[in-house]
Amino acid sequence: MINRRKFIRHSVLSTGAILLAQNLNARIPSTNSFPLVISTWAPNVKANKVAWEVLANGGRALDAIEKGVMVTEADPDDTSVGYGGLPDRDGNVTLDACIMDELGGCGSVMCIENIMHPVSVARLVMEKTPHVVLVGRGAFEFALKNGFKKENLLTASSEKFWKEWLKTSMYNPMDTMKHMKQKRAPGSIDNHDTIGMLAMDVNGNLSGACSTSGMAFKMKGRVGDSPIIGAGLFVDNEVGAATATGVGEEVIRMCGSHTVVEAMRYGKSPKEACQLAVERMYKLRKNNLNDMQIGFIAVNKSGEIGAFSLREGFNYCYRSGEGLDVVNDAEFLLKK
Ligand code: SD4
Repeated sequence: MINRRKFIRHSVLSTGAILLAQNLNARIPSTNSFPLVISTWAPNVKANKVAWEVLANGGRALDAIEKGVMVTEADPDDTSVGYGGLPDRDGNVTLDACIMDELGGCGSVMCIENIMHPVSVARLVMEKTPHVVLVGRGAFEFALKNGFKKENLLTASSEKFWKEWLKTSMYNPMDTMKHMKQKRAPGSIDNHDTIGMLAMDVNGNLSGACSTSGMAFKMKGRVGDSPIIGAGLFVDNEVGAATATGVGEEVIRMCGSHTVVEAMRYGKSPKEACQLAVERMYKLRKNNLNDMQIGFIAVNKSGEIGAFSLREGFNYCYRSGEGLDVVNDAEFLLKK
């Protein structure tokens, strides 16, 4: 049942003061605290804000997450998503995105080039085609036919990183990511990353989306978990939704986001479900991990949220019916 009175009270509160709280585990919203939006990584507070405007006006979760993810896709300073994303080893910016709504609808584009908003193309694949996935050239041509502009997505700064990388051409996905982050914001490890966003609207309906430029300097044609339904994202409107970040190969291997949603179906809380998925991956792969990271966020049908990662350093942000922007560090498995 919709708790509309509670929603209105919280909306009024939220117009009074928007606070940014860091690491306030106590603020994790209680049952029925919706609408809400939750995203991977702290800098996506800016994306949540735009999604929240849709939700606070009674809009559909699907519209909220599309608008929210577009903010990060258009940000040239986020080198993991959309415009400004770091290229593959040949200098091509190739993007992956998917979207899923409350009706079991889903759409995805993989390895699309020169299109600023792959999340919106994924939505059109869902709404206008009999298919779920379009890749590469086909996805690009479909976007052009639907009014998207061809754009150069390689910024001068990302091109510079790529040229620097070419000097050694050493490929270790996690090292590359950490190196780039240190260069961009010394001392900070959270200035950018793939966006996975989940939202619940005033009607209690769930949607989600995920968008990324994938691993920097990947092989041409490489696709990670982010555009794969069930791996990078899964939504079941009767149960909950989940999305992933980190080394996509590991998330694909164990159908990560679907695993999280299934665990919630059988009674786990969102945090417990994320933890179960991380533990399952660790059990399977503990001899092949190197220093890689994966993390999940999840929301259940009651509006409870949770997150969990393999290692320290994963954070997420949300805005709920309480009208606050909150950034939290996820709990993690491998304590030092
Ligand atoms: C991928 N999962 O392409 C994405 C990358 C990512 O944090 O999430 N980075 O594998």
